[in-house]
Amino acid sequence: MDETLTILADRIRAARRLTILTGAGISAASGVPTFRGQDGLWRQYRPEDLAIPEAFERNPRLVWEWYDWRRGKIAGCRPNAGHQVIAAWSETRPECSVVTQNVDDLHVRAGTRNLTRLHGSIWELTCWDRCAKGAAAWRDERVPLGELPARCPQCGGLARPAVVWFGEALRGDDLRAALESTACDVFLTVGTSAIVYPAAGLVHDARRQGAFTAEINLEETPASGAVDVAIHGGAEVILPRLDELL
Ligand code: BJW
Ligand code: ZN
Repeated sequence: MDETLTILADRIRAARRLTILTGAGISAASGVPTFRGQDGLWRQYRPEDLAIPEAFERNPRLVWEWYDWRRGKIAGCRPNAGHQVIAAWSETRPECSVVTQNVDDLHVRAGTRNLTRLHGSIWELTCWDRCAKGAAAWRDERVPLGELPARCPQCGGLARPAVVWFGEALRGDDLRAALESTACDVFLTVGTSAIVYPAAGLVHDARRQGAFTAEINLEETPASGAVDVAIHGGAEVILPRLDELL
């Protein structure tokens, strides 16, 4: 493990463009439940059962109850050492891009620069009917949210979390920024199960373009066999160790 860490640290030190993709695992040590870990199951529903427009159409209250539960958990969480190392790199390295799938805002709270949030923010809402004034997302940090399902203050119809569900397109600007960031020297994927696309494809795009690729995760993922180095361990432990070696 020490040898792989040194190899990766050498590559990061020499890199001009560094891109880091994060998933739920980076926030696990902060206390945010991951999606596919044991603590991520809410009333036995899988994310694929709730994070889809059809679930919201069928039962908006149930989906809102899941989000209200998650907002309550996240509200009590703080960025951990992993978020802090990434924020410091984004501050000190001019060509560092951070792409996250997380909606918890912990990278923002750690002060991360040049951040693309592929799946939105759990603290923002939009109008489900996309009424003229409710189409732009608004921020609502109340915990709990109050009466569920939440309502659009403009038209009184249903509001939804301003996040990307399965089958929905990512925002064009976000996807473009993420794809552009794959033209890098080192691409580091951290704490993601690497099964949800298009995010899961980014590391492969980076490798095809000649980047040195690395993964930090507690477990093997579908990306582990494809990257140049796969490091097994907690992001909150490995990232600070990597930072010390730079
Ligand atoms: C640690 C740790 C520690 C724990 N340290 N590690 C190509 C192929 C196949 C399918 C598709 C494809 N392209 C598109 C699809 C369909 C679909 C998809 O990918 N399906 C797959 C499941 C097969 N994708 C989509 O639908 C996407 N949309 C799209 O492509 O649109 C196309 C389109 C174009 C034009 C018009 C219309 C459509 C959208 C995907 C949206 C995903 N949304 C969610 C919910 C977001 C909102 C919310 O949070 O509620 O995003 S689902 C959920 O999964 C969430 C996450 O961001 C995402 C990824 O999860 P993540 O982060 O990897 O978490 P976990 O829990 O899975 O893994 C945690 C990992 O951490 C584990 O590996 C642990 O080991 C590790 N770990 N502790 C280090 N301390
Ligand atoms: Zn509305």
